[in-house]
Amino acid sequence: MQMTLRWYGSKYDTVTLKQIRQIPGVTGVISTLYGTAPGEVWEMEDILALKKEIEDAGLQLVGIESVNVHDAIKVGTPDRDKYIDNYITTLERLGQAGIHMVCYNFMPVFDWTRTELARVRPDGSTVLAYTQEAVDALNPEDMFASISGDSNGAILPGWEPERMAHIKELFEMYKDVDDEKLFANLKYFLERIMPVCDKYDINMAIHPDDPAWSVFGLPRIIINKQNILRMMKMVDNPHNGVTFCSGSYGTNLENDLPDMIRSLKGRIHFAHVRNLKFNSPTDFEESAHLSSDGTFDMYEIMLALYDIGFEGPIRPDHGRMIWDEVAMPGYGLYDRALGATYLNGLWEAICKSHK
Ligand code: DNO
Repeated sequence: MQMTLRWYGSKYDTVTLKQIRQIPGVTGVISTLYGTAPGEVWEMEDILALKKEIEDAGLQLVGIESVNVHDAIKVGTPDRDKYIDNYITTLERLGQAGIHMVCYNFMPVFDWTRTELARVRPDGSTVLAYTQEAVDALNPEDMFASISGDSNGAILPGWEPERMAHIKELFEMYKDVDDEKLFANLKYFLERIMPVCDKYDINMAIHPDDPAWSVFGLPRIIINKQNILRMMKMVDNPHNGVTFCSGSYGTNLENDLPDMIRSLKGRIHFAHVRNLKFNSPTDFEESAHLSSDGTFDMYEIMLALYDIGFEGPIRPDHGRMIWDEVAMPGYGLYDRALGATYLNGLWEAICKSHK
C-alpha cells in the first residue's frame, strides 16, 4: 500500500506540501481541482499544474478525490449524456496526465453528513459528530446553516454554498428517484465511462454513502456488502471498484468491516482508514485512529487489507482538531499525521509477522 494524505490545493488548504512531505512514510497526496463544479470539464493545463506543484514538493499525485458527478447523472435527466461526455473528457485528460485512480460518490444532494463539526471530547480535542436525533429535528434547508458556523471558514467538500443555495430544487429533482433508479443511473454512468477507464487504466473508486443510510428520505445505495457486491457485478469490470472507507461503512454497526474488505478483493482501489466512537447506535463521533480510542479494531482492518494483497493508495481520514490547530474540520495536519504514522506502524508489524 502507499500512504497518502488528502490535500485540497494551495489555494484552499491550511496544510502545506512541505509539511506533508515531512510526515514519515507519506509519499503522495490525493488531490483535486477544488474550485471546479460538478459537470465541468477539467482543463489539461490545470491538471498538469497541480501535478507539477506536487512533484516539485517531492511528492506524487497518486489519485483524485473527487471528480464529482453532476446531479443530472445521478437523477438520470435527459441532459445527463452531456455531463457524462464532460466526465469522460476529464477522465481522458487525467489518464493522459498519468493519473490512474479517481474517487467519486453517488450520494444524492449531500455528500457526507455530520450534525456537529466541533464536538468537544474529554481531552479537549474537537471532532466531527453525528446524531440521528439532530437530523430528524432539522429541515434539510437548515442543515447547511446549522453546521457552517463551525467550519473555520473552510468550504467543506460536498457542501459548496453555491449548491446549497439551490437545495430545494435539488430535493425536487430527486423526488422520483428511489434506490432502484439510482442503481440504474449508476449502471448507465459506469457503462459509459468504462471504455475510457480501460483505455487509460483508470481505477474508479466509489466512495460509500456517509452515514450508510438514507438521510432526509433521499435514496442511498452504497451502504453495505450486499449493495456493493451488486454494484461490482452489474458492471463487472476491474476498473469499477471502491474506496473502502472504514469510517463511512462503519457508521452502520451491522457492517462487518474486515469481512467486507475480504469480499472486495481486487476491487478496492483506495482506502480511507479511520475510527469512530459510538455513544449509541445513532450517535457517533470521529475519534483518534487508535483502536482503543474508538469502536473499531484497526488492526483487524489493516490485516484484512494485507490479506487481500492491497497495493493501492491509503490515507488516514478525518482527524481530530488538536494542539490548537485551525483548519478545515477533519482535515488538519496534526491528527492526520498521527493517524498516518499509526497505520504505518500497524502495517509494518503485520508485514513482519507474516514473513
Ligand atoms: C469526506 C470525504 C468525502 C469524499 C467524497 C468522495 O471527508 O471522505 O467527501 O471525498 O464522498 O467523492
